[in-house]
Amino acid sequence: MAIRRINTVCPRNCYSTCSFRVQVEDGRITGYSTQPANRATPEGMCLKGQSYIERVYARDRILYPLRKETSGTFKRISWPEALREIAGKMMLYKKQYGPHSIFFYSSSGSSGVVNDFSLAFWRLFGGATVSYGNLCWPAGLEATRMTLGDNRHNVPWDLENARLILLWGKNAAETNVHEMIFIRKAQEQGARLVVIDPRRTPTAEKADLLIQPKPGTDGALALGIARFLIKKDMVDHDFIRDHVKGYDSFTRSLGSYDMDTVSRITGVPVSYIEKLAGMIGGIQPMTLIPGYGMQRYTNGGQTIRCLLSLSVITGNIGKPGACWHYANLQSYVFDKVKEPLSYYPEGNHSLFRQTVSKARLGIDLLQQKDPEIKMIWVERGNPVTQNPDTNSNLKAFEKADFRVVVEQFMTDTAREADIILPAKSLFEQADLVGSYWNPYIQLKQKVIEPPEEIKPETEIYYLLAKELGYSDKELEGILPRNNEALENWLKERIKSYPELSWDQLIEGPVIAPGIQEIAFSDKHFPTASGKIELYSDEIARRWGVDPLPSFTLPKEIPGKSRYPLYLLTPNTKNRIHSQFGNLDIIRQLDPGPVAEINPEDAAKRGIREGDTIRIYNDRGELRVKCRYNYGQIPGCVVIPNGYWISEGGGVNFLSAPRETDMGHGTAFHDNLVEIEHIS
Ligand SMILES: Nc1nc2c(c(=O)[nH]1)N[C@H]1C(S)=C(S)[C@@H](COP(=O)(O)OP(=O)(O)OC[C@H]3O[C@@H](n4cnc5c(=O)[nH]c(N)nc54)[C@H](O)[C@@H]3O)O[C@H]1N2
Ligand SMILES: Nc1nc2c(c(=O)[nH]1)N[C@H]1C(S)=C(S)[C@@H](COP(=O)(O)OP(=O)(O)OC[C@H]3O[C@@H](n4cnc5c(=O)[nH]c(N)nc54)[C@H](O)[C@@H]3O)O[C@H]1N2
Ligand SMILES: [Mo]
Repeated sequence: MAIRRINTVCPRNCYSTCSFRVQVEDGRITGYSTQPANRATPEGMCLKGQSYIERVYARDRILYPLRKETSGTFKRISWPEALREIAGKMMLYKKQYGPHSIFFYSSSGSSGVVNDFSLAFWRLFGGATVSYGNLCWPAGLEATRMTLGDNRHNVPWDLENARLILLWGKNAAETNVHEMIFIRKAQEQGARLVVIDPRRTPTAEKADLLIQPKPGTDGALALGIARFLIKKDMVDHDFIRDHVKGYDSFTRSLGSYDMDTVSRITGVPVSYIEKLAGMIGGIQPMTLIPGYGMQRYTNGGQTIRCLLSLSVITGNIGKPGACWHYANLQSYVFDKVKEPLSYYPEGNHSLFRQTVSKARLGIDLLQQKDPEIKMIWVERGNPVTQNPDTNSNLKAFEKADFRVVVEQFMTDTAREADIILPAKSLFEQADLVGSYWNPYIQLKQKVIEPPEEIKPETEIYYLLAKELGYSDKELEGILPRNNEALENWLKERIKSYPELSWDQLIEGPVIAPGIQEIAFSDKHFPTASGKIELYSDEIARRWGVDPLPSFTLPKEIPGKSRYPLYLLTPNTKNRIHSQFGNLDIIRQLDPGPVAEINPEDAAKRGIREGDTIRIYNDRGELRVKCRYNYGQIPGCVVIPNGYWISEGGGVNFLSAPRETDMGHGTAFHDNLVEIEHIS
């Protein structure tokens, strides 16, 4: 039997965006191997990647359209039935209430440029209500863009050139495992590693120094360090003179950030802050790697600006080993992710009504008028579980008349559907995938045929458009009718980049055209002033925040709220958000949600390790077993996000529907709770 080995890439929303090879025998995937041509991920995939065989051939994969019966159970229906019913409802709602009575929601379940066809369909249909903002990273993206002009960083392997690496609110040992390999190599060559996180994470185990601030106070920590560096004259005057706008006013703004004040705000002892400041001022070059968890607060964007000021005043930008390592969007040559509202080219005009914030999904949907939302279409997302305020999300789904969810598995959102359409897996359709960490453009090749009744979204939309009465002529150039048309469209897109060819992409990852291996090495900063903007008029105008990096407390703080404990809901190693948890291989290592608490907080409440506890606030509650964690600071409850409600999870019952200070991000961690013993 012939064995084929096909190059492809993991399209999950994850830094690493690993390249790998798939072994196919007789139309079936039987194994994987590594793809060493990707210098960022030559070791191959993580355990989640290794679980893809189980995922693709899973017993519980949704393999055909399903319709919810009045009893609440789902029954198999045929494609013609499903399409007829959906098209019928769509035409009815459009006629009676207009296309904006239909809400189209997509999220980050699978990345690639082919996703753009969804919008092409809704544009053809005459528009829809759509969501804006993002659950993930936009506060930091916007903070960086307003300061440096663009989101780029040095190639991952440049980390080996750094002498000091700060992982500030990033848990790379779980969320970006390949990064840890470069960090280890740098450490072997004498680099120092500092981790800044309220938790003692697996990443922290590798560090020379762990600093544990109170959640949401990192901005103050950074400003205190900036003040210290300026006072001790440990800054790069030449770099500041040539490339920085607003240094003097920034310096003047730091007056109140003396060590004692900063220590009081952050809970970090003065000696630790001084030690960290001394390292930042004294060890060059420095790469500062901020995570995304830390910007999920109402002050998240400004926190990122405060941290970035440290790279700026020490001149640690644009050189080997010196870098602000937030997000590297240089390989997103086909995608429009750079500005918070750029995804819908039409803006907020008649086609797409952009009134539903991802951060306030449920309440925004419930409040929609003229027209009210009658139908919800979800694809590539699990909003019931992953967006804040699950109770409102569920109410909004209940309030609509009709719901369609395109899914691979019976997620909490799929359970809310009237019709579930089965979704493709990563191996069943080709796509082009960029990365927000490595510099490659990659071809996700079609590796196998989908199971008989599974259709990729492009085909679903094509068939639905036909059902709605559009002719092939009208759909020409708008929706590909089959795989051949889709691949031709991808080949056309590549043509606009002479540096890229299909044949080359079939062989493996290709460095994106125009990439700067050392970001900003030309010292060209595409801001309004052409300089790095510590002082930014634009940020003040756009978001109503201080034009300088400044610190404000998060919205919810112990002492000023009825609830005393921060609920941190980070990401976890063996899942990507709400994906993978249904697989045996993953469940062996990570069987379900557990709340981690510091024994000091437990003792005060008579809670013992292993007890089931109730975690609650005004928004909702969750009951899970608890585990002691001596490594996290007191005052925090930690449960990773992503566990389905149906497996006892659902951390977003507790989170507030709130945007971040900039970028329309989501302030998931700005969220206090209380806990009590149950059994
Ligand atoms: N295995 C795995 N990898 C992933 C993902 C996944 O789900 N699983 N998700 C991918 C995606 S979409 C994303 S966005 C990234 C996220 O990647 P990361 O940013 O690394 O992940 P998080 O777990 O959100 O946050 C990182 C750390 O921030 C800490 N933190 C929380 N609040 C604060 C604070 O106020 N200050 C400081 N200093 N630290 C704080 C948390 O304790 C946590 O350890 O990971 C990507 N990679
Ligand atoms: N409390 C709390 N909540 C969080 C976070 C947090 O830190 N704390 N992190 C947030 C972050 S950073 C992110 S990025 C979001 C992620 O939240 P979402 O973007 O909703 O992503 P996933 O949970 O990965 O769920 C995506 C769904 O897409 C499906 N899927 C995968 N591939 C395809 C496909 O090709 N087609 C279709 N139709 N479906 C597909 C999967 O089966 C899965 O159910 O969660 C956010 N939620
Ligand atoms: Mo994310």
